[in-house]
Amino acid sequence: MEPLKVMARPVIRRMLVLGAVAALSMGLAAIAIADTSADTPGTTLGTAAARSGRYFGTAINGSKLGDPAYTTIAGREFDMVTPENEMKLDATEPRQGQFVFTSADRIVDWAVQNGKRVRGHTLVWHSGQPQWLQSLSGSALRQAMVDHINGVMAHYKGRIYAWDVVDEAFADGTGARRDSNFQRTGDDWIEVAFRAARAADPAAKLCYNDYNIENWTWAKTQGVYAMVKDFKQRGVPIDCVGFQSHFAGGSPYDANFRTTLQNFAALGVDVQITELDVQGAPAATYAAVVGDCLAVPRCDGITVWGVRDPDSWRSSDTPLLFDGDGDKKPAYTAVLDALNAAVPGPSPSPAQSPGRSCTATLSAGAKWPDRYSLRVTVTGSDDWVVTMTLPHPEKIIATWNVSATWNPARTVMTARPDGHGNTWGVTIKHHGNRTWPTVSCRAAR
Ligand code: 9MR
Repeated sequence: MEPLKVMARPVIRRMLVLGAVAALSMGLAAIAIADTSADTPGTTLGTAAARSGRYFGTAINGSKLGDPAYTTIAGREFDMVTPENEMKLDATEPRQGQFVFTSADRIVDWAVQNGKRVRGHTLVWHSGQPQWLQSLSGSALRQAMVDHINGVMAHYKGRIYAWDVVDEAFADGTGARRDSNFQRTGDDWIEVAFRAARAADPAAKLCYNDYNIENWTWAKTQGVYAMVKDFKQRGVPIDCVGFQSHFAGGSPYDANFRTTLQNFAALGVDVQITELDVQGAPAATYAAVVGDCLAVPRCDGITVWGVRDPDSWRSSDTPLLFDGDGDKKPAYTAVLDALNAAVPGPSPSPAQSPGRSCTATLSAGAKWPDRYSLRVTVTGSDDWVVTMTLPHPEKIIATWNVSATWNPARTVMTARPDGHGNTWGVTIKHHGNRTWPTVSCRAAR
């Protein structure tokens, strides 16, 4: 399936006509009634996070998509999906140059059909390597790495919100790089991977992802911080840092996580909590982690590493938000309440680096019984790509002053300038849910 496809011309024309009518109504409306949806507490993790423009995601394991109890919870609660294993090197390129996307496609299709965005995990990793890759070294391995990035990113171009370009490249306990076959090709392998990734899909955010980098005092945290700082100073394309946040006895949560998030964000990257699970799932710890993200404007989303405890890679730790019966645990309520306590507002500010930053801001337009319009204003760039994701069961029915494509479900739209400037609009059929969509903006090359 190819979700973000340009629509047939007559359909687009009809949409434009509808959009023009909507725009006219907007212009004639004397007073735009403020939308109050952001003041309504969310009843799911995704809608609660969306109140402050954030996402709430989960790892999805493709082997469980046939389990209705699993898909019911995942479909209802989360608006971002990370394939747990299906995009890893061994899954996507089991033989050199022969890409296999069957399992990952199943998850991406499920996500898009259910109005969810996708984090890609992961392009380059010391672990989960197919045999053929493990036997390579030097320039052959470098080339294989770049070819892999190109092959996978081309397949998913335009459909991935953020890619974990490089995962877990630093050693535990020190600020040094982890030894790996990639590392042995030379220190610059990480920036080579990021540059290749930027060229392969300029609309995807590019993240470095790691564990044990949540505690600001840890040497590993400082090592990764120094690398990101150096990348930003030298213009290596990096947009985000993922903090896995697998908290347990040996790597406990510490309140200085907030300092870590703040300090990384101050370098000019978004920060995301990418694989959250906490041994025993204490409600207070979960609430504290959510609070840390909410306190940092550039912390734009949280992903938990699985749906129910038995789905977890460390199920005996019962580290997740739902128990084996699919019931909400106290940690779930703590997370929901913490998300709902956030100050409603637009999306957290995106990349501020010169030349590559933009912000998309939503404001209320006209309202009808069955639909409403939003005005979108883009600042910071005249050449942008805005991704808009609608909460279930809302659908995009029209746009104006913008060149837009969307998935067949009409829940995820990619918009680019059409020569009418940086203010444009969208009309949404709300089907009973008036929660505003989330938007993200990327400056195009
Ligand atoms: O949860 C994943 C588990 O099912 C796999 O067997 C394992 C090895 O590929 O990876 C687990 O996910 C890891 C993630 O990809 C990277 N960060 C650590 C996660 C937990 O081990």
